[in-house]
Amino acid sequence: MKKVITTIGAVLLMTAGAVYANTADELIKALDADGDGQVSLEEAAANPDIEAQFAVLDANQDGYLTADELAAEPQPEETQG
Ligand SMILES: [Ca+2]
Ligand SMILES: [Ca+2]
Repeated sequence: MKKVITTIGAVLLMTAGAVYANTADELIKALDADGDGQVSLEEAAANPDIEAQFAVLDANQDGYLTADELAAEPQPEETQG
């Protein structure tokens, strides 16, 4: 029965991990299907919230979201400069 308990423990760990998968880095890992370390618009389609804000989040407009871009607060408008 020890194996069953270990399996349940692993599942619980995975569940707990999902709860904390709300940092930019974890979000990249969760959405980055091809493992290149950034999220394309196609990959972002898996997360409606990210997909909807893709253009805003993609600060350098290169078509990919990086952890830095996801971590940055979206700027409503630029009044400085
Ligand atoms: Ca990717
Ligand atoms: Ca970008």
